[in-house]
Amino acid sequence: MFNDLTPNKPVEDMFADTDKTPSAAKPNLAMPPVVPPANASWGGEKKAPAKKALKVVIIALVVVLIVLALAYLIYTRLFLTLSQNAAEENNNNQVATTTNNNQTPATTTASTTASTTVPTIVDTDGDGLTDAEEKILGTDVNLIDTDGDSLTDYDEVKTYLTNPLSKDTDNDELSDDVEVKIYATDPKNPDTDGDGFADGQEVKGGYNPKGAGKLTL
Ligand SMILES: [Ca+2]
Ligand SMILES: [Ca+2]
Ligand SMILES: [Ca+2]
Ligand SMILES: [Ca+2]
Repeated sequence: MFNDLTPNKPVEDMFADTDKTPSAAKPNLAMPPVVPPANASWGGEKKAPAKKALKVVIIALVVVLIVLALAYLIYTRLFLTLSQNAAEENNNNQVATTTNNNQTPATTTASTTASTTVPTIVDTDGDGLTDAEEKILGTDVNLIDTDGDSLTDYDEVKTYLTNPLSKDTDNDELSDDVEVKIYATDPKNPDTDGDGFADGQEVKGGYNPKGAGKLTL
């Protein structure tokens, strides 16, 4: 029994079985596990790359969006700066043109003011003497007869050559207007006829200031 069992069949069979079964079982076990893991690994790898691809696509889209946003910002800034520069240039040109336009009216106004200031012949009281002349003479620019002798400043200065600031230029007690208008004596000579008696004295005494004899009008 022992000999029969041990030497031949059981040992050989056991090893053979063990060798065969494990060898058969191992490859059987190895193959199936190899195949399913392969399938499982492929399935898992297929799912993971899909997610990774989605992530990559999303990241790429985000990057593209960021790049587009940056490009848009840069473009808008450049465009704004260019448009602002253009607007400033236009404004400068407009200002220059307006200043040029303003310069021409300034010249026109200057010419007009010059033309208006050229006739500085201002005669406020209208007596024929300009205000400038009356300022030199010392007469009143607002009165045609400053000394009140009924002779205008102009007539005294231009016609009779009497003092427009004195009613009696020669101080002969006859006023300038009386000598000129009534007795026709010289308003600048106190003794018109040269007889030693002043015109005023002769008139008051009833004598002729322009000659001998009595006064006759
Ligand atoms: Ca005047
Ligand atoms: Ca006068
Ligand atoms: Ca006089
Ligand atoms: Ca006289």
